[in-house]
Amino acid sequence: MSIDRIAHPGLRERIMSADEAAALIRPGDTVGMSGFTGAGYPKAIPPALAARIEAAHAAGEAFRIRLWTGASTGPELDGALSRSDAIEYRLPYNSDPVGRDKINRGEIDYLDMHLSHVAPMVWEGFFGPLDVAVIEVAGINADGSLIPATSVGNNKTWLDRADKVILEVNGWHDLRLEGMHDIYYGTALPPNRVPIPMLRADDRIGQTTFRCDPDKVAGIVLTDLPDRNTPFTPIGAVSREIAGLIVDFLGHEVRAGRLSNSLLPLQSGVGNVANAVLEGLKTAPFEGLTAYTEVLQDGMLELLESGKLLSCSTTALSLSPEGAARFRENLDVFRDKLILRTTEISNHPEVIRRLGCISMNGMIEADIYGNVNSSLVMGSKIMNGIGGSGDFARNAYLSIFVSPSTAKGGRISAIVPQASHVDHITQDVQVIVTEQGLADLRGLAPRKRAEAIIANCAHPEYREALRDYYDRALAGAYGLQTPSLPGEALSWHQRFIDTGDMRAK
Ligand code: 0RQ
Repeated sequence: MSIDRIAHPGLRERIMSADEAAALIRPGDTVGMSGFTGAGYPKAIPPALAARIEAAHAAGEAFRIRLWTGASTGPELDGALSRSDAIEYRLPYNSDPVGRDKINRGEIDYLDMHLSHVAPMVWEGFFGPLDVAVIEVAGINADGSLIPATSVGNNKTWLDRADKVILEVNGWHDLRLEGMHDIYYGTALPPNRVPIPMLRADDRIGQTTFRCDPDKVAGIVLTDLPDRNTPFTPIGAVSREIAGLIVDFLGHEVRAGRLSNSLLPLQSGVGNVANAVLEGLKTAPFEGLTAYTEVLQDGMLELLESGKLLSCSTTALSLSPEGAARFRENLDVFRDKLILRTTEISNHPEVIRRLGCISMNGMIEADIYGNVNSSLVMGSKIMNGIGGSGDFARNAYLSIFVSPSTAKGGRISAIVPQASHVDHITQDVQVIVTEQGLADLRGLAPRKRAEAIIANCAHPEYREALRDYYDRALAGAYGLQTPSLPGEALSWHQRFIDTGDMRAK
């Protein structure tokens, strides 16, 4: 990797090895690293830091850091640091299996947050000072401004707030990325906040680079390493059925006059179902689509190439290796259609509400009243986190949650008498879809919601048991607004914990 990517002469002199850069981080430091859904995270310094921390632990020294990022990262960052017991505290989102395991064993304190809250709360000083920012970039301009990489996340905030900045300049990123980003510097704290001047999903309101005080840059490491680029899982039959139901529902909304044929800006979460929906849209009769989302998956690239999707605003690219190759091949096509923004804007409640997004997110489970659990298995074991789902669900024009009707080979029902944890209250959930069917909950009072969810979304193996619970709740509940039997409501979860199966024998 050549140093040509560093046009600022003074900054060229700060090039160092990953080990030297890792040595700039002290025990107890709060470190803000770049990275969002496996894109644009530093790949050389975290493993070097993990090795340094392991050596310190072997010598009997205490050494852990507090780690903030945009969202999930990759094995070189969350994986390496978790494995080395280097993380004392983590926010705002993790999907790394090693990190997940340590969190669930109580060895890492994990603050699972709405992603849109992170930057403003850091500015508000709620989490204390930020000692170091470790940010991956595609290059450095002569004036010291930074060319962002494949994710923006909270980088702007980390660069502005940190006492010390360490950069990884990664030659793997295509320099044609320059110009695709939209970094908005107009946010302020109350009482000085002003409206975000964005009226359409493809508006550009900021600048294309990060500003960065060169005097704060303590070190620069040159790398040439690819993003995580998780291999693409072929779309399964269940995902395809769910996607088909969503496409039909959107068509119904167009025919009813509640949506135009170009729909409204789409937000879709990560995962197989999300990709299936995007694939379903390729052949659906809608035209002139737009997306206002936080992650862009392979399916969106195809929609952009086909011309069905006119533009996509996101904060990160979350592509498979094939998707990343395709992105490069056709970068000139994507350049004008793709906008990468800071998470505080991509997930901004004001903008999501104004644009009227159609939001589609995965869930762990929903209860018969439509409360949704996105994060905690059996109410206590974290899967990933709430991520951006809450930012979108509450403010969307249409908030849709999807899941297969069962998990773990049928031993778990995704529709339960009562959610074991609630991320999205019933008021934030308008449509629930499983491969069994779709429940349109708009305008329905709780008892009608329960009937629709049980009839349309539950798996047949669990439907009768849910009806039985609901009928007995109707007959014996303390009140009939949301009939429930508190002593029994979580018994399905307890049965799974005790026997490995929610079904009664
Ligand atoms: O477990 O990996 O061991 O096989 O959860 O489930 O069905 O493959 O679905 O990949 O869409 O993930 C909610 C986790 C769904 C995701 C969740 C187990 C299941 C499997 C994955 P295995 P699927 P998905 C955009 C918005 C919150 C963040 C969000 C998520 C694994 O969508 O993290 O929306 N959402 N962000 O077996 C026990 C259940 C289960 C269950 C599924 N009821 N009980 N296990 N699983 N349901 C992105 C960002 O914000 C960055």
